[in-house]
Amino acid sequence: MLIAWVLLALIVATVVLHFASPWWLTPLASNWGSIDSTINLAFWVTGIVFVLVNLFLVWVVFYYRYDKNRRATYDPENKPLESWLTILTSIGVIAMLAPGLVVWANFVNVPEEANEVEALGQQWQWTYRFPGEDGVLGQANARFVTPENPFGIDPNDPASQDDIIINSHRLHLPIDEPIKLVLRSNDVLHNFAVPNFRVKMDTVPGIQSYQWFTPSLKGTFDIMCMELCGLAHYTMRGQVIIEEREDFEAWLAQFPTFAETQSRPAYDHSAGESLYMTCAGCHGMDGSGNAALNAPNLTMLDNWYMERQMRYYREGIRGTHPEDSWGQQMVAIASTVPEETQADLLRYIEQLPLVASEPTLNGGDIERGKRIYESCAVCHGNQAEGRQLLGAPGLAGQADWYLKRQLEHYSMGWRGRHEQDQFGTQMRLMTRTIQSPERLNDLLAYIGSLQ
Ligand code: HEC
Ligand code: HEC
Ligand SMILES: [Cu+2]
Repeated sequence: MLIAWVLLALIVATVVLHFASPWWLTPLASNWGSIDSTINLAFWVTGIVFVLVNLFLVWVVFYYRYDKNRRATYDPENKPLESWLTILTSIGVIAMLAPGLVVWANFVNVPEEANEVEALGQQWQWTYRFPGEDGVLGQANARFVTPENPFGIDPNDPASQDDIIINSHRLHLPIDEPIKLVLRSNDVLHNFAVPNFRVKMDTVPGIQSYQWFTPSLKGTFDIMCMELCGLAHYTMRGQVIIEEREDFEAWLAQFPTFAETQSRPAYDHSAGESLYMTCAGCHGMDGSGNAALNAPNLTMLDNWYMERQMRYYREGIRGTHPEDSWGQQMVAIASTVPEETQADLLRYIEQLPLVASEPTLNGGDIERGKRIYESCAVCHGNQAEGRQLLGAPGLAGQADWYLKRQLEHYSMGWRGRHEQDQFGTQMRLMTRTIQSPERLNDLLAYIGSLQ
């Protein structure tokens, strides 16, 4: 008899939990209400069947409970009952599946007026490309991929020159206009999904997939990779911002065309050298840093990484935590460097001869550190030389006290918390793998042993 009560409690608990649950769908922000309807329909059909089947079980346990005067009867065939069960099951299954076919047909047929946009997935970032004035995305091919051309855009295709490159994880789109999102991957399977839009689609290396939607709600929504794509899969996030067309156009106008990203202005060495005098006071004439002033070694840093950090400092993305006094110093300096002359300055620093910082921390176990470093190597490189395609700077040769402080700042959320800090956010999430001060010490000992 107990089992009947348990089953009854299970039914009641399930129904109560379902309606009291805080885990409902996120607010719908696109035209795909029909996908919600199919989900709801499947919920109701399976929910009703679940309750009925379990109530039937309760009844059977109760009604046929042991009675010493009752004998079992043998009743293998029951035509009417079998027919009814077959008919009801078929109706239930058809009700669940047929509407999905209609919705799917809509999903794969893109409206003609849809604007094309491309999203590129690669470990572990989303970036985007708009077609530019001609409205056509230029051809792309994996063999053209270089750190300067991460989309692998064909430089000889006339249609590619005006394509607009959005080297950011934040995608702005105009409200109420259908979008065809062309999806590509540079490495492994990813999956582009915006839960609020109810759409998701795999990106597959070597082929183009797509999805379409019409954003219907202004706001900022999360983009997630929904395909387990390697170590840092969970850090592969982005945002889509839905706004009025004029705001969207103002945003789009800030980004360079493909042709602009391919031309590198001439470098003025003496201009760079004299600009560097402001920096030399803290970072040293040779750029090797200064422990007393907490200024890191710059000689192993690449241009692209320094450019991003200068922008982050300037725009309040890095170094703005009230207790981060060293970061605030750099914020003040960065805002005095005019953007027009920064290119010469950073290229001057980039060509400075490499000076490796001496280790200052001791007691770390290099062998243990090596094992911990394995999870860092995918982004920072086996020799901690840095990998531009993943946005990860070189660490080898950097002062250990500086690396330590940055890792602590990341894990405390002083760095990598700003919503526009896509790379820092990734790094903040990665610091969870370090776990303890001892492990941090081992790790730094190992990085210090790399040259
Ligand atoms: C007043 C001293 C001071 C001056 C002057 C200074 N810096 Fe810095 N710089 C720092 C400190 C301190 C940090 C570390 C900040 C932190 O912990 O976030 C830093 C960090 C940096 C970083 C980030 C390095 C990394 O690995 O992320 C870059 C890039 C940088 N400085 C470039 C410059 C340039 C270019 C100049 C000259 C225009 C300059 N700095 C002038 C003190 C200074
Ligand atoms: C998913 C890729 C990824 C992994 C894995 C990763 N990092 Fe990073 N790391 C980055 C990126 C990207 C940045 C640059 C962040 C920025 O631009 O602000 C960074 C920055 C850093 C910095 C700051 C460097 C500086 O000059 O200021 C340190 C230190 C660092 N990582 C250490 C580590 C260590 C140690 C591990 C392993 C526990 C690790 N990272 C794992 C991507 C990664
Ligand atoms: Cu992914």
